[in-house]
Amino acid sequence: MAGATTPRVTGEKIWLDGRLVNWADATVHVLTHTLHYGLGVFEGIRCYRTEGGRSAVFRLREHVRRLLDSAHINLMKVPFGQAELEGAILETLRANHLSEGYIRPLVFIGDGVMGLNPADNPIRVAVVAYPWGKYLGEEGIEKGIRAKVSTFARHFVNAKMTKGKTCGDYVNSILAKREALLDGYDEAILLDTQGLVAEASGENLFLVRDGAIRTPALPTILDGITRATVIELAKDKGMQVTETPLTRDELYVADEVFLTGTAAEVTPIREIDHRRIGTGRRGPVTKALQEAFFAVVSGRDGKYERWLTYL
Ligand code: PPE
Repeated sequence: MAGATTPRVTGEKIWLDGRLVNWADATVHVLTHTLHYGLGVFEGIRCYRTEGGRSAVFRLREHVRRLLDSAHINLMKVPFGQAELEGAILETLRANHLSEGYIRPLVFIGDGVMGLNPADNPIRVAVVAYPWGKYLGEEGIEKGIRAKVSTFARHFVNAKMTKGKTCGDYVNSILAKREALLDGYDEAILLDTQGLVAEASGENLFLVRDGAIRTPALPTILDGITRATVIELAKDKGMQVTETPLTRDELYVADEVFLTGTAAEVTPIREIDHRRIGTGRRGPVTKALQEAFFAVVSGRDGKYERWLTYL
């Protein structure tokens, strides 16, 4: 499973700066500022085919809000508002005839001046939608994946703005992910600069011990929308969830550890740093939360209809 390649991304139309263009025409100049310095922001959103046959975007409002927050944190003035961006996402899905897929909105700084003050360069927006299967493999979802604690730390909170989903910050994630894959693991878990567990390269992390669920608090991590979803679903089931500092060895002795993210959904971890986690299989709490999550995104749980925007 480690290092599994994903298919080349392709489709029909891309929404660029306010209109749909042909996939092949969605190109940029090499002087695009974001390409040089990494200041851009993005989102990852999923659209699911629901029980009734229609398709729905999961927590569209929250993702677009976080995109605009990320831009605000980074002093980028986005020329489109919440409603326009939500509309652009739905339009892109329809134009590509996708009933299920992953949506990648990207706000980036266009070409013009170079240097660290991109003052008047245009702020550009792209929305791409494409099929994306299980991020950590079908097998990963059922059997769990193998992870390693990375040699790379998550950025200090005043170096990287952790509430922004900023392009350049992902260099840190890429270093950690590739190290993990090269070392034969599926995913990397990053500690913060104090040595406490933060999150995985592109997912939030939870552990379960004696029935209680624990997850790191927000300061050093991305405020994951799947994380918030799972916390709410767990509490609704009467499970106890606490946000608390976690050490590396608390992961080793957990009964269950799992990851959450838009791409990764809810994925169990069966081994960390050569220590088996619990029974080495997907645990009962993880399974229950996976089932609850998939029921919600596929419209089988009426209680959470408010999280679905139908196409
Ligand atoms: N932490 C990080 C660092 C992160 O990138 C993500 C999402 C999360 C937590 C979970 O957030 P949320 O999706 O709101 O539950 N990572 C995105 C990028 C994946 C990629 O490889 O690209 C995602 O899951 O879409």
